[in-house]
Amino acid sequence: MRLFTAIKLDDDMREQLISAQDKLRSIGLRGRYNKEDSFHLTLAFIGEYDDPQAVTDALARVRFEPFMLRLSGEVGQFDGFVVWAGLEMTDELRALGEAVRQELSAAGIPFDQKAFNPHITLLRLARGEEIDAAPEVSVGSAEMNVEHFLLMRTAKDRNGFYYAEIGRFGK
Ligand code: 2AM
Repeated sequence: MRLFTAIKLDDDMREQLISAQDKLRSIGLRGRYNKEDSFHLTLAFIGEYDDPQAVTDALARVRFEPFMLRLSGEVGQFDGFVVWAGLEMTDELRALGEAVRQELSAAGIPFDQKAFNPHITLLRLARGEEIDAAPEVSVGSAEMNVEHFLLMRTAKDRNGFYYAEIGRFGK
């Protein structure tokens, strides 16, 4: 099964992200816009892995303290087609990203080794669409208290892909 670890966002933060998506739509950008109930911040992407219990055991060893998460206001893009909203990289967020990755490594669980670059995907651009390197669109401010992080599974039903929570760590 396809696994990743993530932080789910609260309503305030989701609202800011929805209005950023509305602005991107209003400047005419076409693409696959993420649904509001699937907004999340990925901490580590594991991908196909068939032993969720081993992952749960590893994540349970992460020492977690609640912390504040803030949108940075920045909108950027990866690879020319993923358009994202940034988060402020605080010591606490960096430490959580590192702790998750360290426990996965210690348990021999493979994950995407790309550097942790905290972002929330807003949309994936349609083919042929382009956005300026520094788009005029920004995201309003919002902050939330993070009380846990999640192990998620990407699943599919007749309506397409969705994300299912399979483990919760923290408070
Ligand atoms: P994203 O965080 O940039 O949106 C489930 O696929 C989640 O894991 C998505 O949020 C996805 O991208 C993230 N992810 C990180 N690295 C990935 C990779 N190498 N392949 C697929 N998804 C990845």
